[in-house]
Amino acid sequence: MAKPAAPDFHQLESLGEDIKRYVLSILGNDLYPPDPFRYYSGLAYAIRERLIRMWLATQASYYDSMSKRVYYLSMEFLPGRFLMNYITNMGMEDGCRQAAADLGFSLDDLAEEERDAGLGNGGLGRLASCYMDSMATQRIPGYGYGILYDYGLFHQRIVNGWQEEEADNWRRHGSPWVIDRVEHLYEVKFYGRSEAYTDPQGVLRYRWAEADTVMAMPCDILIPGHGGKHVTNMRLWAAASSTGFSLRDFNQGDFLGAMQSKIHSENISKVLYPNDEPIQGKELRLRQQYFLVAATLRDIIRRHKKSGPGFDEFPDQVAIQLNDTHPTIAVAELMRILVDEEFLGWDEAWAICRRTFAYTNHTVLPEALETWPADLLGRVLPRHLEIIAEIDRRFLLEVAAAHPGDQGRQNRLAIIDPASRRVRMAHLAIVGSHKVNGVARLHSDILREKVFPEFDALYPGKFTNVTNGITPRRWLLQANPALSRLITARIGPDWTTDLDRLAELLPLAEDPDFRKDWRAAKRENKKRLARYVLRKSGMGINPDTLFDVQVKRMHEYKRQFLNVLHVVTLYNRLRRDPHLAVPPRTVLIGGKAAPGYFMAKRIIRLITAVAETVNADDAVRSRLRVVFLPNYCVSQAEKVIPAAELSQQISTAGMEASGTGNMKFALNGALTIGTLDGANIEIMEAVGRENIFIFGLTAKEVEATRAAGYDPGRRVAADAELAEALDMIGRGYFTPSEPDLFAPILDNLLRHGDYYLVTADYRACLEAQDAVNALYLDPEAWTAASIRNTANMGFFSSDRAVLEYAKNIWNIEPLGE
Ligand code: 8GP
Repeated sequence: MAKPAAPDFHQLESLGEDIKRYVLSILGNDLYPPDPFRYYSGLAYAIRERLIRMWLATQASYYDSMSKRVYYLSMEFLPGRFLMNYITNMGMEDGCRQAAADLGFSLDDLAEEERDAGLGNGGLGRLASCYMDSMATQRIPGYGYGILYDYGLFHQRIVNGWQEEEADNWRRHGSPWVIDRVEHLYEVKFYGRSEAYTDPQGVLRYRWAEADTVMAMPCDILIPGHGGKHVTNMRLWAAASSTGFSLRDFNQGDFLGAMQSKIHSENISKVLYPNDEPIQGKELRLRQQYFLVAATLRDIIRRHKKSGPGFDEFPDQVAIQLNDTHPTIAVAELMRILVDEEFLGWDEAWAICRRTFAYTNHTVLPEALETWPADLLGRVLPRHLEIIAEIDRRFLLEVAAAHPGDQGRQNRLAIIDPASRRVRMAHLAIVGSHKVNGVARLHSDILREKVFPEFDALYPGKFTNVTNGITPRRWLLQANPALSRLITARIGPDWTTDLDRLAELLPLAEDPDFRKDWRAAKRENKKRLARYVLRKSGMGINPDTLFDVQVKRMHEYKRQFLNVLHVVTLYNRLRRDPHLAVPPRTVLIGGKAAPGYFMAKRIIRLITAVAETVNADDAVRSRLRVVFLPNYCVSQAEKVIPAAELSQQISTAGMEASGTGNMKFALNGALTIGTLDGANIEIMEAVGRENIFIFGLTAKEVEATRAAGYDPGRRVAADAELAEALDMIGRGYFTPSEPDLFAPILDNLLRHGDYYLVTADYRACLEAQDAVNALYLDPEAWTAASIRNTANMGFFSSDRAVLEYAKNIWNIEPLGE
């Protein structure tokens, strides 16, 4: 496929004039002095106009096809910035560069003015955004549905070494990409009670009485596929009060009281919960979940009715993917609509539900399996609790029929846990879906064998796997222009939509000239990152050192602490022997901790403390630098990942469902040091065991080690370097004025059994790092391995992943050209 030609309606000639017009008419601003934010906004509106024209032009074909559609329901989307992604996908880059230059700007500088749309916490939300890009590119008819939070994930600042959170008011200066559809408001109900009545035919029915209402307003963000031929809509709901404010209260002088109900309603879409684990028992979170579900199902059913067929054909027209359990109340809501409002019989309604829904699980952490207290759920959604109880009653009859007399099994499988009276959302999702998938092969195996074995026995074939993927457009084409240019020069541009084509690079790993060019591209990216770090933190880092990177949410199971132990050990070795034959390294670590996660915040403090000490030590500072990158987010990832040479993926085996950062790094030619966890296993199989540094316990060994009663003390006593590193951390070497600061981390490790098995994997991790050093000292061999990583990453494209979903789960054909 040749580089996508810009369709006529892109009208690149008038771009410069359009930008100026938008600065004047939409922003109401002067053109002088030329302010980059204004010109960014003007450009964004000019692109938006072209995008809307494309959307309208392609919608027709979309409607005409009458094909089945998928609805991807997610509480989180993490798109990051839009401008450059739109420009690349629409094939407008040259035109935009020219227009920006004519106005006296560089396009890259204008793009830096955009704030990230950070409407997600991490992997799950970013995955949803990669899937939007791939659905658009692969012409899979579908929509994303989520919430338009006023405040996205908090901004992280580092103050005196500690994380501080700042609200992310991302729309403060307007958001050109969001199209408010004020004309399509829906009412969403909460509270009240379920009321039985007899209809004119004498049938007993139920309705939702005395409910409060909130309005849901759709706001659309259009996602152009690569080549600009197909546009997918991401519809995000914003909450608005149904009543405005109480005039009566206002007239009596109670202004704040008058605003109360309005505030209560609008709170629903105010802020994203900043946890990367489910939030237990927070009423507002439940209201957010139902708000998304209720508005979305209304929209889906409206569209279904408009297209003609009755409800018996609903599952042939509609597939609904539940992105984790967060939108699972949709199962009860669809039943309520079908039974209470459309008057279908229970069995018929239930068959429709089960054929419509599918559920993706993203985590096996037991503490992360979402449950709601039945009384809370019953108070907020009275009719739904009744419906869930009825689903549960019928389901348990099924279980009893399959395993007569096995009350224990019934209790374990029940949707409403009889002991705690909590609603287990994963059970509701499994029972109400026709497919349940994990996100990497190991993860899907663990779901079947360890987490839900009794469901798997009950429903053979329901559990399946779709290994995650990432979009090569954002994560290589756009984020890494230097490498993309080199690749395209050698194998042509088709890899951008057919990532398997990267395999054509394999023979080039043997070509010294190509390796030289490959290194030059990496070096350019490292220089770009060094400039960024200097700008953001005032610290200089040397592009001629090994860039060793770990960026992801801070979590004990991801084991940033193990990374720190390696750094401290390397520091000790360098202090003892300044001539040690290892390459100089820059260790970069970044990630946000959930605001209430004590241990994760303390680990950030440890990283900043170690960094202060190491970077100030003249004896080692030319050989080892440590940087904590504040405020890790999508736009930062786009700068960090292309510059990385070593990618740290070192979670305790069996705990990281998949990981997607691991894929982004390898695609950009970083070598992975990692455990046999999540998708690392499949990455190893793809790139070859000799092009990756694998270490540590396997998931099965982790289980066995824990079962045998692991004793970290013995391990530490037997390993002098480990004991030394822990001792330094424990006695305040890195924080002399607060020597006990890290006692809680060490307590966890040494007194509470080291659940994440950091000490168990320490020695193996160091040995793997020795192998890293040895290979890096041979630049030709390292570069060849780097090329082989990129060349073998075809499988990890999100295009492959969404096509698997379409075929095996949604039963949807991509639209033709
Ligand atoms: C993440 C998993 O931790 C990660 O391994 C996986 O690659 C990613 O999902 C995409 O599948 N899980 C989450 O981000 C997660 O569970 N977040 C929700 C609580 C917000």
